[in-house]
Formats: sequence, structure tokens, C-alpha cells
Amino acid sequence: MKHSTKVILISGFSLILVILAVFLFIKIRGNTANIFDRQKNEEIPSERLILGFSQIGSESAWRTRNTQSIIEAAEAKNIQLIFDDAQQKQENQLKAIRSFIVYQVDVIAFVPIVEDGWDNVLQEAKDAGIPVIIVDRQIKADPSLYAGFLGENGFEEGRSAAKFLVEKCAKDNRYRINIVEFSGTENSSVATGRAEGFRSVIKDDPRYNIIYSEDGDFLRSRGKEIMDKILVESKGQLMYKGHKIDAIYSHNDSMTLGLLDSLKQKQVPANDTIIISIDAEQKSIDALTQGKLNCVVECNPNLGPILMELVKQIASGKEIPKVTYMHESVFTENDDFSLYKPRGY
Ligand code: GZL
Ligand code: ZN
Repeated sequence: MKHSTKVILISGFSLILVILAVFLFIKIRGNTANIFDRQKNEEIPSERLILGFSQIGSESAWRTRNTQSIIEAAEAKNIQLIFDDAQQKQENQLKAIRSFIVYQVDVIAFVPIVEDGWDNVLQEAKDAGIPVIIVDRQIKADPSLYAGFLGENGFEEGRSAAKFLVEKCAKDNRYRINIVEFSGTENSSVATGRAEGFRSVIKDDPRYNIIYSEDGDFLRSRGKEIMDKILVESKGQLMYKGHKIDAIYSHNDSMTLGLLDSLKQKQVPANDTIIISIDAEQKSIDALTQGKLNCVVECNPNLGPILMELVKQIASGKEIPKVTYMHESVFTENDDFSLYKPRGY
């Protein structure tokens, strides 16, 4: 009897093992089929597509509009959006992307807050067979790790800003131009691009000198802080270390609005200081038409519809362009302001 009990126990135990093995086989088979599904070239109808998107935060009106554009476009294309706001922290973006991988979304897209630190997570996405689209800002990583980039050309935006300055100074016959730069987030491709693009235009003309540059992190509060500090040190003059500030180049409208807040609060007149900004949110265009700014370079946040087209293409196994730039224009004091349309952000 003892023997038979033992056999039942074993056979009972082995029966459980067999059931477990069969169950596991079906489960794996099912999942495998799922992954193979992904590789078939069939067009996956968009109502079944899931896009994991990591946004950097809501540091500017530009960013808020950028987010809206993505949410609206996903809805319009019936793409399920898992959206994560990283509150300006790269580690939150890395966590979000890893959760998208575990969730096995169809496509991952994200705005890299800074250029570096993405190789490992991109390799993990690649190993999981999930294509990645880089959005808005660029990264320093092996290009084979992501499907493509859609966004802004910071270098060209910087060049446009400087070209306006050079044309205006030529007209006004200015012989020496001291420039103060309000820079965007350090190590972000957009701040690097806007800085390099601007400098590429003025580098061979000794009349142009960037006498000071500070990182304002694309924030209105930081733009005001930097200008407050300059005005305190120059006892209310638009001077820096004894040099007259002839021009201000700000990498985004939020910081520009902050420096204007400071000039207004301290009642410092700036009408003969050339101020150039980037983004073209409504408040900045309003400041241009009121004569407070001289030039606003557009940076187009409305990339949602193009992004969703790229998501659908890549999800059905098609290639997408390695780089897709958004169309952008330049607004200046010489425009016919009556032709301006509402900016929507
Ligand atoms: C530019 C974008 C920048 C905007 C800022 O493409 O990354 O980030 O110019 C935003 O307003 O903070
Ligand atoms: Zn842009």
C-alpha cells in the first residue's frame, strides 16, 4: 500500500507537472505567435496599435502645445496612447520606456531631454522587437538603435536668429555688437544646435561678441532670474561687466518672457536693445507686434499628425526616414503684422 501511495503521490505530482508544462507551452506558443504577428508585413489596423510616449514635461507653452498635438493626433488616428510625463527628469523617461517594453507596446516614441544616456534602453527596446522614434530633440546614440527622428532643426533656428541680427546691424551701421545669450537646457540637442547655429553665422565677423551666456533651462522663471542678476550687477543698466548689451539672443520664448518681466519690473527701457527669441508662442508674437522684440524664430510643436503617420508606417514593417524636420518660419519687426494668424499656443 505504502508503495502505491508513493506512486500516486509521484504520479499526482508528475500529473501537475505535465499540466503545467502543457499550459506553459500554450502560453509561450501564444506569445510567440504574438511577436511573429508583429514581424508580418500586414498593415496592423491602427485601432490595435499601442504607442508608448515619454514626454519631458511641461516647461513651456511650446511643450504644452506639443503634448496636445500628440494626444489629438493619436485620437484622430485611433492609436492607443500610453503617455508619460517625465517631470523634466531623464531617469523618469528611462523608467517609462522600460515599462513600455514590458507592456509590449507596438511603437515607442520619446522626446530625449538631453542627448546622452539612451543606448542601453534603446538596445533593450531593439531586443524586444519594438521600434523607437526620437521626437523633437535629437540624441547621441548608434543610429541603428532607433527607426528615425522627427522634430526641430535647432542649428537652422540658431542660424535664422543670427542672420536677422546681422541684417539689422548692417542696416543700422552698428560697428560693435555685444550679445548676451539665454541658453536652453544644457546638453539638450536643441540648446547645442541653437548655440552652434547662431555662432556659425557671426564667427568670422569680429564686431559680434557673445559677452555672456547662461543656461536658463527653457524656463520663464530662470529667464527673469538671469536678467534680474544682470540688472543688479549693472545698477539698472543693460550692461554686462562694463559692456553695453546691444543684443539678447534667447533660446526660447519662456525665457524671453521672463527677461521681459524683469525689464518691466525694474523699469529698464530696452528699445535700442535687439532681442531675438525662438518658439513663436502667442505671447512672444504679441511682444513682437508691441515692439518689445525684434525677431521670433518659429519652432513648430505641431508634430502629432506626422508622428502618427510614422508610427503606422513603422508598425506595419515599413522603413521611415532617418530624419524628418518640421517646417519652420521666421517672424520679424519688418512683417505686416495684420497677416499674422493666431498661434494656438
Ligand atoms: C524645441 C523644444 C524646446 C522649445 C522649448 O524643439 O525642444 O523645448 O524651444 C521647449 O520651449 O522647452
Ligand atoms: Zn523647432
